[in-house]
Amino acid sequence: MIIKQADFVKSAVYEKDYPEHLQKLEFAFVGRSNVGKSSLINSITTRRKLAKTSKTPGRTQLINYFLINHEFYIVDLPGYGFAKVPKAMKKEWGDTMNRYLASHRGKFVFVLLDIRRIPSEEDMDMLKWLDHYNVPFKIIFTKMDKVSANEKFKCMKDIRKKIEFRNDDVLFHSSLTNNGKEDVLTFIENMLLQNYVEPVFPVEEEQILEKDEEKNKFLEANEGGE
Ligand SMILES: Nc1nc2c(ncn2[C@@H]2O[C@H](COP(=O)(O)OP(=O)(O)OP(=O)(O)O)[C@@H](O)[C@H]2O)c(=O)[nH]1
Ligand SMILES: [Mg+2]
Repeated sequence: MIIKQADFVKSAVYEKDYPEHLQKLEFAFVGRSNVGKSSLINSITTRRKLAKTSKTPGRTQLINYFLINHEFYIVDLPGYGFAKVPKAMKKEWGDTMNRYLASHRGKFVFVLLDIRRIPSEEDMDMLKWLDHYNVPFKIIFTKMDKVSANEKFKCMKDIRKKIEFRNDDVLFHSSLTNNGKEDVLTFIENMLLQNYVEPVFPVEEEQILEKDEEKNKFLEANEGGE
């Protein structure tokens, strides 16, 4: 896929502030703060300064929307897992994410994991959360330039102690060399060709209550652990 146009649309916290839905799948990037979400968005769009990158983790608590080829959105979600942030901020992050994942926007999520790190409890929670909300996702291992072929093999072995995956089911990327960029773009292109839109089913009131209970349990569990 060739990216001819990529522009920042807006930042949002609440669903009412998300931009107009385009009836196209939107592609959101989640992951630990500093894992390389914004860098990856810049790499695949070939716009060095589209998404703000930073050495200081946890700067942005907003959902940032970018319009690509006047056709679909890419969404930069706030990162998690930064140490020493006030509990209130963690709760805010949880609420923002929760609202986004629960929204009916036909979304596909890329979960970014640093190839050199064993997935954290927060990464594991994120995977569970996606599962809970039935949001389709794919793992992208980032910062591949930091490991040799041998190290990559060893890192994957360690990561497999926590997450099961087949090599064909994951993507690898480096924002420094742009290796893997085409794989990400081809994947996005294929998803768009399938014209996948998240189905909206009527939900019984009881189910909503059940979902809310589960959600609260999840949020409570994630408030602790500091
Ligand atoms: N060597 C290398 N460094 C990278 C790569 N991707 C990101 N970085 C660096 O990692 C740091 C964090 O990158 P960001 O893209 O800002 O990370 P983020 O996930 O958007 O972080 P938050 O916005 O805080 O959630 C920056 O200093 C980047 O230059 C990569 O593929 N290779
Ligand atoms: Mg970022």
